[in-house]
Amino acid sequence: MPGIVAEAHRLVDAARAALANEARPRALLADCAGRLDQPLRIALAGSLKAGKSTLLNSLVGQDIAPTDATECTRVVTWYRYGSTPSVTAHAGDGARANVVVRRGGGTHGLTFDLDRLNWNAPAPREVDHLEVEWPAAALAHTTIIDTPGTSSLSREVSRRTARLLTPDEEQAVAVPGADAVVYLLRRLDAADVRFLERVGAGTGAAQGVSGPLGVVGVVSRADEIGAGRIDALHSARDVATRFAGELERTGLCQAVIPVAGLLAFAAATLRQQEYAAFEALAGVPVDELSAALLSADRFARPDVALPVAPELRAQLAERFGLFGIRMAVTLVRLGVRDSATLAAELTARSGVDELRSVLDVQFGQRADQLKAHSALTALARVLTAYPGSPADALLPRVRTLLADVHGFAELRLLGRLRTDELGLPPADLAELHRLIGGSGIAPHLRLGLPVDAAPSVQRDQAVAAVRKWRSRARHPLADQFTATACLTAARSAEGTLGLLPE
Ligand SMILES: Nc1nc2c(ncn2[C@@H]2O[C@H](COP(=O)(O)OP(=O)(O)OP(=O)(O)O)[C@@H](O)[C@H]2O)c(=O)[nH]1
Ligand SMILES: [Mg+2]
Repeated sequence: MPGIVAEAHRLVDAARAALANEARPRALLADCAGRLDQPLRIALAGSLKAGKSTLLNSLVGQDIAPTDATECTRVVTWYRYGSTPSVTAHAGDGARANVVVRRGGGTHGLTFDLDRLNWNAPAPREVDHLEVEWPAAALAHTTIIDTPGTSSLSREVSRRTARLLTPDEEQAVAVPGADAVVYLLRRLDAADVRFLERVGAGTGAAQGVSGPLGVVGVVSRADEIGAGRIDALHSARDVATRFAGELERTGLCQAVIPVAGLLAFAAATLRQQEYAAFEALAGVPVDELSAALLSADRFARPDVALPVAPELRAQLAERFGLFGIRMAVTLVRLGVRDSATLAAELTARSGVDELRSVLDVQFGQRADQLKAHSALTALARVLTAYPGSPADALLPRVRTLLADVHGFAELRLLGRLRTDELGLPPADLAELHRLIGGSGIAPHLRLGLPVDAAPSVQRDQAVAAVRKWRSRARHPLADQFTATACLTAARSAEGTLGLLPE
């Protein structure tokens, strides 16, 4: 077991032993210990209808998360790996009920029937959250939590999401349910900023021990920006860049990426029949097709003459969106000749590949640190809330780890780099970002070298980086924040050096 996870485990176990006679802390700490052994938990959050469930389906590659207006989209739902599919409703008091899963008609995915639940308890309960176990490879190392929209019309629904990510408001002691957050926005509004500020309250310099350490932003339903023009992903990228600028000033996200989740999912599940339809549509004169694609209703109308049956057209519109159809037809016109190539091209243009790689760099490669940070944060809360036992003696060590673990420092700095003015030229800023793991934590990535660079070259580069960043940190004109950032970079370089063979 890696160092920081093992140390967090030891501390949690010691606290459990010391607080074994108190029910509430015992339960919280047992949960804490369990989480260290389980996959990383990533929550998808964002405003109502931002496309969270659709994005979850495209990340998993199967339509397991219900979309649109069914009751089950108003409940926090956990998606975990399981060898056989099952859906369970959990009540706040631990009671459970099996949930019947229905497959929707046509292109619709699953629906969870919450009307008839058989509780393993004498009386019906209110559902606190759902747990879906599903045999999907994407869930093997990551548990994904789908949340109801935060600025939803119902305050109660918003609260369910807030409780998961920023529990302090409602409960004296609680543990944030997620280790990292993907926040979806279609535009930036005050409610998003408020929510992100609350999530991020614990990640800043104050280490106010609150939310998870990793937050990545997604400009969602990116194809709808620019009114479905063929260059929508470019205009979406411009919007995302603007968002990124605004978000960076607030310091709320580590990265912002535009993603067309609907297109990503349709591409991942592209059917031969759909490919054939795009081929047929590519033969239609450009003006005629553009006129038919003015709206989804118009495109599916039987009296609009097109070489594809109206039902199939309706399916294309629902699965790909108008932008996706235009994009697919354009790609066929440009020479794509088979469905596998089309699927790959559409996937690349949806932005989901880029999101996957950012999630891997920011969350996947740092899963141990993120999990250990959640556990230590929770442990600090429990120890503070239940003083007066021998476990008190553990608190200083927990606080020291939260403040000093170098991986935590890197993550905090990654989150703040763009927010705060560092007194460094752009090239140095880029190098610092790379050194602290902004492009990935493998030594060659940190050092900016090719993957096959000789160990001696890597060592020389690492030694030079240690020298350079130590001396930057000591520069008499460096302000406090810049000096600390340079020292963090020097430590990252030292850590990298330690990983390289002699
Ligand atoms: N054009 C387009 N539509 C999308 C995209 N993602 C989602 N949608 C549509 O937006 C609607 C809402 O999508 P959901 O995935 O249910 O959104 P959500 O954020 O989970 O919604 P709630 O859970 O109800 O807050 C559905 O009709 C989707 O088909 C996208 O990338 N492009
Ligand atoms: Mg949803």
